[in-house]
Amino acid sequence: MSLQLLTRALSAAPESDVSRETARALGGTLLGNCAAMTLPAWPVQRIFAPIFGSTATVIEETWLSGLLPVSGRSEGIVWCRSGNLLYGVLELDEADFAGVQGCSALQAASAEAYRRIFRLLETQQLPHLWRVWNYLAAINQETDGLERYRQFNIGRQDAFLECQRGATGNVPAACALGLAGGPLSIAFMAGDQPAVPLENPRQVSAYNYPAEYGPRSPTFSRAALVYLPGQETLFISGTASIVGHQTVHPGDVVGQCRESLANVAVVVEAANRLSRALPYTLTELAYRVYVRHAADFPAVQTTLLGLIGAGAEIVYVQADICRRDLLIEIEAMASHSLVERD
Ligand code: 3EB
Repeated sequence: MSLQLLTRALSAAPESDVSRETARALGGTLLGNCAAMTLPAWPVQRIFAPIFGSTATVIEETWLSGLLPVSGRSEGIVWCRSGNLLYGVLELDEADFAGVQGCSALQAASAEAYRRIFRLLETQQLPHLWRVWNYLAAINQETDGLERYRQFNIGRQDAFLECQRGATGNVPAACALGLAGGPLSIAFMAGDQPAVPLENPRQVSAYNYPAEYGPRSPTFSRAALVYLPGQETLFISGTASIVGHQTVHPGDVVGQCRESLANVAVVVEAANRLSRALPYTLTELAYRVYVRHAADFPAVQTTLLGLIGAGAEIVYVQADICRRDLLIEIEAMASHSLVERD
C-alpha cells in the first residue's frame, strides 16, 4: 500500500494533458482555469480559481496508489478505491436543495453531501474519514441573517451527529474555502484504519469554538496522521492566523503569514510526537496556500520563501477564507515511508 501526491503544472498546450500516468491514479485536483480541460478518468475536484506564481494555466495534483484502483459512482459521488483507501468527489448544486423548511439551501446541501459520503463509507466498509476538502461559492456572504460558512457548518455538523460520528475529537482534517461561484464541491480521503486526529496547543479546537463564530462549531481537526502499511501520511488542515479562537494580525498579511506558519510548525511538532517515521520538517511539506487578495500574493510568497526556503513545493490559489478578517490560509501534507527510528 502506498499513497503519493504528484503535482504537475500544465500549460495550455493540448498535448500537455495526454501523457498522464493513469494506472495507479486514485484521484486528484485541478486548480486554475481548468474549464476547457479533458477530464481524467479518475475522480477529480475542480477548483476554478486563479493560481499565482506559476506560468501554468492549470495545476494538476494526483494521488497515486500502490494497487490497481477500482472506481464507481454512488449518489453523485465519483469515487475510486485502491485496496483500503478511498478518494471521492461530490458536487452539489445548491438550487436542488431550496425549499427545505427552516433551512437554507446551502445548509441542506451540506448535510446531504456528508450523509452521502458517510453512506458510501459504510457500504465500502472503509468507515474512517481522514481528510475533507470543502469549497463553496460566496463563503462570506450573509443570506437570511447568517453567513454562508456558518450555514455550511450547521449542515456539516448535523450530518456528523445524525450518522453517529460525533462532532468533536475524532473528526477529519479539512479545509473550507470560498470561490467566486460554482457548486458545493467536496473531496475526501477515507480508509479502513482510523486516522490519529491532531490538535494545535496554541489554538482552541475548532469544534470547541465559542458561539460568536456561529451557531455550530466547525467539524474538523487540525491535522490527521494516517498509518498505512509501510507508510505514514500527514494531512495538515487549512491553518490560519488564529491564536486561541481569535484572529490575530487583522489587516496585516505578512503578520498572518508568519502566524499561520507558526501554527503549522506547532502541528508538525504534535505530529512528530506521534510519528512512527522520521520527523516531519517544514521544508519537505507540500503546501497549498489560499490568498484572499491577489495583490497580496507577492508579499505572501516572499514571506513564505523566507520562512520555508526555496525548495518547498507551494501552490498558491486565490480563494476566500472563512472569516472575513483572515487574509491567508495554509494547508500541507507529507508522506514518510516507515523506517526504523534509532
Ligand atoms: C480556522 O482555523 C480557519 O471549516 O473545515 C480551517 C480549516 C478553517 C478547516 C473548516 C476552516 C475549516 O478556523 C478556517
